[in-house]
Amino acid sequence: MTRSLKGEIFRNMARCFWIITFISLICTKGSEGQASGLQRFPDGFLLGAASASYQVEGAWNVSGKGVSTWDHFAHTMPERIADGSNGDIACDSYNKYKEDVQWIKSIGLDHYRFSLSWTRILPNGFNTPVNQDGIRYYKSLLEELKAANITTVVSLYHWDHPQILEEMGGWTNELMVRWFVDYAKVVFDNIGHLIDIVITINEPKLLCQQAYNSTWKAPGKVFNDMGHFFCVHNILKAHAKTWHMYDQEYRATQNGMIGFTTPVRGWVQGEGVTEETIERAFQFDCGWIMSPIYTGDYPEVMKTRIAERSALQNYPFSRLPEFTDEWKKIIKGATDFFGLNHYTSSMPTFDPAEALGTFASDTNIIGIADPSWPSGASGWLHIVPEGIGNVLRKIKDTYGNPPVYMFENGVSDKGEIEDYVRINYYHDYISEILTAIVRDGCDVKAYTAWTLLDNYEWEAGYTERFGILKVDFDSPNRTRSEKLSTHWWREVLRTRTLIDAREFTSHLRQRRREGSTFEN
Ligand code: PNW
Repeated sequence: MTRSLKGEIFRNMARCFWIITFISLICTKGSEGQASGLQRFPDGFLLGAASASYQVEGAWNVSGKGVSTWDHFAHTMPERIADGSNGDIACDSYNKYKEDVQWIKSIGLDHYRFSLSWTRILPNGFNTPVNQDGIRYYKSLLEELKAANITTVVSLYHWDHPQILEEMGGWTNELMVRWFVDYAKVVFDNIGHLIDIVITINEPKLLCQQAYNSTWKAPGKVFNDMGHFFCVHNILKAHAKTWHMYDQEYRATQNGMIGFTTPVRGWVQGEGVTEETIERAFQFDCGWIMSPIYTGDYPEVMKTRIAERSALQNYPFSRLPEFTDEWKKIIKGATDFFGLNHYTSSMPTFDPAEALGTFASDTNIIGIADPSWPSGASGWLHIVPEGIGNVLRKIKDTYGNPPVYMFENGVSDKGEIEDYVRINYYHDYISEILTAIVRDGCDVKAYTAWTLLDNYEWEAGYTERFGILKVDFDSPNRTRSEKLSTHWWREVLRTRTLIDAREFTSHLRQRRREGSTFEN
């Protein structure tokens, strides 16, 4: 028997196995519906997966690409990466994008969120010259997705900006606003017609805190407890300018939507958690980024506390910059949706140690994790599904129930193929999201799993895996293969139903005991 015939038979057996498992699931459910775990997604709800250029593309120096902050950071300071690795090859998606799209199609995802590498398009950072190979690459990826009827969600920027611009101050230099808008214009002019949803900038808050007030992420500079505030200030301006440019010059012909996405940490009740600690934590987390968009300015509590503490530190100004009235007008309302990334929660309580300086002391809040909470492979990622419901209800109440597009949610492990933790995580978080939609009227339009492929997890290198597909980083081919969660997602998408994760896996175990196997 030829190898390919054997492969075909195996694949068919695997397919049968999954269909039988699913049918048995349906049969044992009867008509109990939602109560026992079968929950249907609202009509038109988008279910997709996400990635980011530096985490998956590789090909860091081919076809005219320039050097990004992450190329530079991982090459020159490998000791800051858990396994000393870099994204030089990563998942090799630059070469394997057609296969990636086939996987996306085979799982049945509605949308794919990926990001553009600024230096692949503009090797010098500025808008001249435009690297035609970069345009060609993203154009063909977008066309491939369109041909497969997949909604395209493109982040213009997911943390890998040109190193040359970083040498000139990066996001702490206000000129970056102009440079970013120039870059966005090149993107809209060349490939904007193929993009359904534009995300200007991924997670300004996390980027600014970890890149300009800690050594964790590129460029890893620590600027006297204020680099993060300047960085967010400039990013909000760059985002708003780009939104207006799209709105005025491209929307009518390109018919897309444009916004950005922010991570919001959840909370649950516990000792020392009060309305005030929840509110304070929320305003310094979500409000810092989203208040300017919805109200035109930073939250009052941030303005007051940071001004007071800056004065105590003898600064002649507040470390939190102020927007002029003109900028307030430009920023307010500059979004088509509320982009939300969410992973974890804690119990926000007041910090008894009122130290000066650090972000934690500006808020005077610390987030406590209950030691009994399970965690993913990432130390920070406690699994607390109830937190996402609280976040969605708070967004609804604070910002007038905006349309929420969830652009990231997921959990890490060590790369297990039988990734029960991941299936349970997705199930339990999505169940909370569906409750927030159906019971509480939250206007959630989309859910995006982080991430499509196991990939380069920034400072954790390849030591933590978030993929719903496995990637073999030891094979030169970076072979992709299925995990249990691949199968679970495929069934969820086929049925548009939140399939009970525990029943799914217990059926699987039962069928295993009966002698069936499944191929990964
Ligand atoms: C995301 N938190 O950020 C990034 O956008 C991805 O690139 C990254 O791979 C993924 O996290 C997993 O680390 C985060 O609430 C957003 O602590 C929020 C948190 C952490 C990371």
